[in-house]
Amino acid sequence: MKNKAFGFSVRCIFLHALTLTLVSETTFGLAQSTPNYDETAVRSYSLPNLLLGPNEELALSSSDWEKTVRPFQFKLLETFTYGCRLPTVEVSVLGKEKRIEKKYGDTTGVRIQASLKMGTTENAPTTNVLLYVPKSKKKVPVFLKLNFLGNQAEVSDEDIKITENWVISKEGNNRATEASRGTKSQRFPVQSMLTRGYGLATAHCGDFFPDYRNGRDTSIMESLGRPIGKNIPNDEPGALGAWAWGLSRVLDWLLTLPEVDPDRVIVLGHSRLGKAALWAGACDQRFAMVISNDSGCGGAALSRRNYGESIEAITNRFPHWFCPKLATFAGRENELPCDQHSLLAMIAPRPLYVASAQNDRWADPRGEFLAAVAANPAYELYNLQGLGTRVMPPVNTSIGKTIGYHIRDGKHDLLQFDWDQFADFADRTLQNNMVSQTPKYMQPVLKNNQILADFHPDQRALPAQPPEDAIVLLGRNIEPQFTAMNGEPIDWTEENGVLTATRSPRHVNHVISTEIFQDADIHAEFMTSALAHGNSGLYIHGHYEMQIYDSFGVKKITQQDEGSLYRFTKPFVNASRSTGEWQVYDIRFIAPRRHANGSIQSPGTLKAWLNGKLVQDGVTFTEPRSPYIPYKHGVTTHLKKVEQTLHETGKGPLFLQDHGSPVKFRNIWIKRLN
Ligand code: GTR
Repeated sequence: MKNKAFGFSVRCIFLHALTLTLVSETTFGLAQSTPNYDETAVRSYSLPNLLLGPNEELALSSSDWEKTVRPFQFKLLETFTYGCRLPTVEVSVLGKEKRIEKKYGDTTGVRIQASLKMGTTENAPTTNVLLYVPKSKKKVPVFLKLNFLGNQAEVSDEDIKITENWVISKEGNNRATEASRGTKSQRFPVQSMLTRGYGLATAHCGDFFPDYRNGRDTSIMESLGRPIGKNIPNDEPGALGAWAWGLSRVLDWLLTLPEVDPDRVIVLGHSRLGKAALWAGACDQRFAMVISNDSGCGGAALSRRNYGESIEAITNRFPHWFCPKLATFAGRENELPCDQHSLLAMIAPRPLYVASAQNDRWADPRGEFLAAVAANPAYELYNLQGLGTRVMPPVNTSIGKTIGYHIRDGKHDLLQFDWDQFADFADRTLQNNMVSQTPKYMQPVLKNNQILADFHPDQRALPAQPPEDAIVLLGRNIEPQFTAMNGEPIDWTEENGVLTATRSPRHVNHVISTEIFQDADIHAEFMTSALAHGNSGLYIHGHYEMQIYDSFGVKKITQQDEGSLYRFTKPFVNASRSTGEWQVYDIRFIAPRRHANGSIQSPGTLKAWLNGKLVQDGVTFTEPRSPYIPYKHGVTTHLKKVEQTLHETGKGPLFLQDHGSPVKFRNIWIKRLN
């Protein structure tokens, strides 16, 4: 009896465990970590510098970018994320295009259906394209997007050919039925876009790659001579590569039509098809504008942010989307040589729009926004502003210059609100044939200090509020993010977020930030004391010192006064306040680049504001000049490690200097620029 009962309960536990495993397997493919939705649990990360080329040289102009850096960054995306770009093939129309004129509301439109053959062999794959254009004497801009369920689901027009290819929907055994007609028509607003003068084109993603694990076998891949079956090479593209390729083939055809403006075809996609639209825009620069809607992980969202869908989750559930290599970065996103900001940067200088939805936490809206912020340097090379801000807008507010962004309220979907913003953005950025008038935006060359141009911090109100994307090193209610010179806790006194320097006989009791960075904006508020000239400083990387000193009222200021980059340049003006008053520095710091042997490859530069006055702008610096740098004066074992890291990664901390004066600090934060 006993044994039997025992046997029963064991089996029960076993069955229970089995059920759990099965549940988690159907949800996620394989057991894996729970997604994080807690913003405070997002790990700190630093993004790879997308302006760096193959030999660590930095793109300083659009021509550097186009010649060496963009191809290099593109290759990283191919190798680690999407697989190599697929070759083009000849596209021809099977039979005849079917054109009919129809009224959509008050607008007369022309509906065109065409069956395209992609390749020249007898069995070359085909796709059906559905296109609407407003009846017009002029060539019109066109939005092109892939759809999930076949063209017939995108509109309620009755005579649209129902796709015969595999569809994502479970109903009808992955085959589309009559019932699917018009079921997704809110995602394809023909009437409103025609009225605004835009065309709309669509094709079914399943025509290029049916969206399931073994979809590769019946995809376009075999027709291109790509491997199918098992043991797919590491950099072999998957569904996203095939979908992006499909978008380009549809574009090939669109460009032959008299109705379509060849300089204004906009590629757009929702969700996984948003990922595909971004990759298509990266691979094919004939797309004049690119729009990602709720594209999330592997689309616009930064992979390094552990929020929502992760590389682990996505490659487990959808191993067929990316190149096989990506899965090896599950859980080690920080080691990826590229991140999704590099994908967004591939669109530069063309207009790019990223849209998120508030309840679509799985897609990490903030990560999508931050990737758009981080793509900005590529636009700056063309003298263009990307988003023009680093602050996420409130819901339902569209912002941006050459990069547009909004976060809509509501769920993961493509809605009329989204379309309206896309069309407004396209009106702003592509209207009047802007692309063809300013040929490819190729006005070359920026000055070296272009990166500094848009740095205008507001220093009017103190204490200043840290921006939401800042990393706070010192503030109210947080532990100061600094260590002592030996790596141990600091002995400076801290009260209500104010830190006071504890002096030491040899002036070596600096404190070291626990965060390291390469290029960054640095904000620090401080108060000098009458003791020992109020001497202190912000020692950036431990190499370059923005001087803190009681220089108030000094007429003939030098390279050792407040506002100077110590021993490099004096400030433009004496902006110092007297002892006992709070003062503020904002510094945009671009570190020098070094060769592997440590020698300088390109100098560093910075721009600095002190108490509302510009004190430095574009000074360049190479080797540090002060004999007192912490790696030479007051060296500890810990500092040797800090220096070694700086040497290996180009990243270093911020030191607050002890120079014999009890200077006070508060509100210190950094914002990484890469
Ligand atoms: C989800 C996937 C997302 C997103 C979405 C979609 O299941 O995890 O990355 O792309 O599908 O395409 O609807």
